Amino acid sequence: MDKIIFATSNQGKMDEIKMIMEGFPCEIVSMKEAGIYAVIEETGTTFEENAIIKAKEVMKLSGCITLADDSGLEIDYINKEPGVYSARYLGEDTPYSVKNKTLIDRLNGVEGEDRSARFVCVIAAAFPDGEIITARGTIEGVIGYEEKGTHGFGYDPILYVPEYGMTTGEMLPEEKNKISHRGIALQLMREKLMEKLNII
Ligand code: ITT
Repeated sequence: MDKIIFATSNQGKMDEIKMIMEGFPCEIVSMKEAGIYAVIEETGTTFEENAIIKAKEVMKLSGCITLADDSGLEIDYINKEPGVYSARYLGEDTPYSVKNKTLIDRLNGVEGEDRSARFVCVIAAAFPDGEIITARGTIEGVIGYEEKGTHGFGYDPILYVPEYGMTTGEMLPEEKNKISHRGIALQLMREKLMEKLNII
């Protein structure tokens, strides 16, 4: 079978995806590796809508089965911000050190469980026959009081996961992938793909 394209231009995501999908009996390639350079406007207001928009658009351009991830950080105290706007929060090119510090400052005086937050990931698969499949994963935590950890990307240094006593930025990649929003969504998607493609 043809390769499967993962429609993302975020290298941090792509590294995690390749690691999680290792051993899948079909090659998973990035848009760049497939020679597709598309800038897709994320006009949806939910993770599901945006993941489907990205997967469908690249499937139409490539003719191949295409997966896409829409993900982000939801902080309950500030009405689930930055949510679907996580990548665009304070501007796409603003360093994450600034974004993370701003979010910590916005929770000034907020304590304990009121700092609850989670990463959400929805993966969509768009098939040339028109079928769409989605899978969702989350990882729950609280916003830390300072950035911690140098692994991962984006908001990883500020999502503290009490169960593991560390932020996702302090987790080794293989540890994060086992329990993360993306790891869970992708494992689910992997099973759904095996079923759809009749892979035993
Ligand atoms: P693509 O649309 O090209 O995939 P993107 O970075 O724009 O790349 P999203 O629109 O899905 O992707 O935004 C996801 C943002 O959410 C991402 O840029 C981070 O800021 C944040 N995020 C998602 N997963 C994360 C993770 O595992 N660790 C840290 N931050 C994460």
